[in-house]
Amino acid sequence: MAAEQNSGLQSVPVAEVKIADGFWKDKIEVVRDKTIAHNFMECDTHGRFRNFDRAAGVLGGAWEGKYFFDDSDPYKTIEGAAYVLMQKRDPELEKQIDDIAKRVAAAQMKDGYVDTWYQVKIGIDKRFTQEKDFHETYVAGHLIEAAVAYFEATGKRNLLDIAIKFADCIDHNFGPGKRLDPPGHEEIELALVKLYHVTNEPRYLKLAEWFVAQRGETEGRATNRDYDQDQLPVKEQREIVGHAVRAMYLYCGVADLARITGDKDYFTTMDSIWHDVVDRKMYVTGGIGPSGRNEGFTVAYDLPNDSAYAETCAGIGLGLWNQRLTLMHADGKYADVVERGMYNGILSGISLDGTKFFYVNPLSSRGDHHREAWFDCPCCPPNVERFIASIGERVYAFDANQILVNQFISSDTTVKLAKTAVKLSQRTNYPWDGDVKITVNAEPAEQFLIKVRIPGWCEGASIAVNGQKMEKLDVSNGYASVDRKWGAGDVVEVNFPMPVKRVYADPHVDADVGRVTIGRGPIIYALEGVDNERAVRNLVLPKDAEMTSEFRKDLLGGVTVVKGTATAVMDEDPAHDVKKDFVAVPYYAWDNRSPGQMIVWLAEDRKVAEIPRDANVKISASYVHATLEALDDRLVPKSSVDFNVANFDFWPRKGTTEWVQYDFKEPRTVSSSEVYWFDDTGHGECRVPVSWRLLYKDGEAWKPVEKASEYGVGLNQFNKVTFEAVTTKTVRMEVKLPEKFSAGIFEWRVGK
Ligand code: FUB
Ligand code: ZN
Repeated sequence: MAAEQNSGLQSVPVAEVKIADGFWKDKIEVVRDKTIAHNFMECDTHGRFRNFDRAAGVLGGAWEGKYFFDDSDPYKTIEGAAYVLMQKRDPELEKQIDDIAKRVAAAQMKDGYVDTWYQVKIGIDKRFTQEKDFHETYVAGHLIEAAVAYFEATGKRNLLDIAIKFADCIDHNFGPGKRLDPPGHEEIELALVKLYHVTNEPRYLKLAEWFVAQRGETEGRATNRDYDQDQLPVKEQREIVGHAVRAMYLYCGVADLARITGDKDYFTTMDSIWHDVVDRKMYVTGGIGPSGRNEGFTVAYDLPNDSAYAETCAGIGLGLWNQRLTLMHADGKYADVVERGMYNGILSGISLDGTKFFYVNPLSSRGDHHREAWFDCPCCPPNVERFIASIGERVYAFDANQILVNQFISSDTTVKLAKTAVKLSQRTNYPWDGDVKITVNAEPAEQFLIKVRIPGWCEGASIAVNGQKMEKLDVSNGYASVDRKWGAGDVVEVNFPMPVKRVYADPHVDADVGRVTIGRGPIIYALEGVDNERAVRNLVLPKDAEMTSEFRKDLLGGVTVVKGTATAVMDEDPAHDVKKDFVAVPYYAWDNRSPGQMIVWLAEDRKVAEIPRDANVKISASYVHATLEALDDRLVPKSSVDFNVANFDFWPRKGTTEWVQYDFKEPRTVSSSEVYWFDDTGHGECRVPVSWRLLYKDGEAWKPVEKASEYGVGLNQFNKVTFEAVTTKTVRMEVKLPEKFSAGIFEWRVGK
């Protein structure tokens, strides 16, 4: 192990930053009053605690739950609760956690092992044999994180002692000459570093280093996968691949190690991967991992909006990693990424009332995506809980002689520099306005640097010290430095102008070509149907449209909205376009009212606006997996496997005969039909059908159309069939699915 060469900067820990009235205090109070109780209740309902009793042998019955990492949910909920306790102790909450700790302790085996999936369900003889696919070290990692946080919040060792025993058990079983597999789901690495910091036990650091170094090494173990960042040794990795949460947790651990050891190779890896993620693979909301297929990364600039996966946990992981990179590099661009997630794609993961959650965070919706109280795989609810509850540690960083102001959050803290203790009292209405006032009390008075992050989105920031505006800001690496002798009652006033801005995507992102989004300060905006007479996907924001902002105390817990006038496309003919006033709300707050359409990337070019569906046609189907409306949304894909355009499909039905149907308000005469098939070979289970045909209703009787030309199943094109004209109110397409596959449709047209 290399000698310890900590880069010097460290965060002021959560426990030492008291959050004062403002945006984040409100959020933490919701977590404190609602989310924690909700998550514990769901853990209980789904048997998480009873599984510990079964492992302890005090309860019978089968293991309850769904996944092999279910034990991690109570641990993560406890971790979030611990951060809340750091703001204010709460005997009742502590009693609840102490009781859980007792049940976990009772379940723990003599050698420290505790994982109820193996103890109760799979068989303890199998433990540690399938680490690549099951998550014992992941579960252990979350236990350690919870235990460290609870110890730091309360001084209680109950969970910490359990965690230490489990860590020792892992240390005993993994390493040179023992089990060689690195974790299938990273997490233990960063957790062991936390345990090392709290115990000063170098074995934990060494084990974390070994786990990281083992990745990409093949000797003595099974194959390697991109999916869990095992394709290359970490020091040779240059691109982000695979499962997004796994990647982020791994790189958190790597950043922790790099800060301690100063290992240059890790710095090189981090730097290259950071650029790959942030420059090419990150949504404007700070979401990452566009694909549901691997819950992770695909290729550069593949950032579809409707189907964006952008798991809440992945956004959180990106935030946690960038928090560490901020400390490694003292560069504001990393704290910018933290901020992007904090106010957008992470915060969207939780409802305003704190009891419903998004697992995936798309950037547009037809109205069919909603938060849920819990999931079969409920990794996100306690993760967003712990992220919000620990927001305080993102505010300041410091070393011997400087303080970095990274986030703008009303709060009070004391930072101990080498020669003085500095009380900082920050007050702000951020993110709704850009005025930040920091009262500095240094005792004794001392010369040191205060560096204020100038967010990447901001132009024209200004700083005044004791009422005196600084002529020119001394900005480097994203921070404006104020170097002076600080004493009692000095006041730093910062202003970040927050005009409403048009934000554009990198032109390589196909999904956003011809589109624009709205930003104000750190907030990215979305248009929802509920504020805009239902339809927002057909709106075009003219290049010269003026936009204004207004704080609405009554709306969504108090938000600044953006208003303007757009052009609403009514049908193919631009002459029918109309003007429409719109209201945009912060993306994080969408889907807290009546369900409906939502869009972040508005059309700026009329060509990409969605032409509203023909209101006189009702669509139905024998079965719907993916969006029914896609059949008639007038969006033509680039190919039969274009994930940027919504499709309809019958998955997981296979081998059956299914149908889709158009019902017209008034009878229509039709003599042709076109269908564009969806086929996701290589990604999923939809193929072109074995056969298909058209039927129509003649009175109450179904009849096949006559003299039909070929019913085509060509890929990447419309397949047109013509037939003898019929006048009818109902047309049906009957589709015979392949024996082992399903089928899907991008677009179905019926006309003359
Ligand atoms: O596997 C544990 C967690 O469940 C992952 O981090 C999430 O992506 C979900 O798959
Ligand atoms: Zn998750």
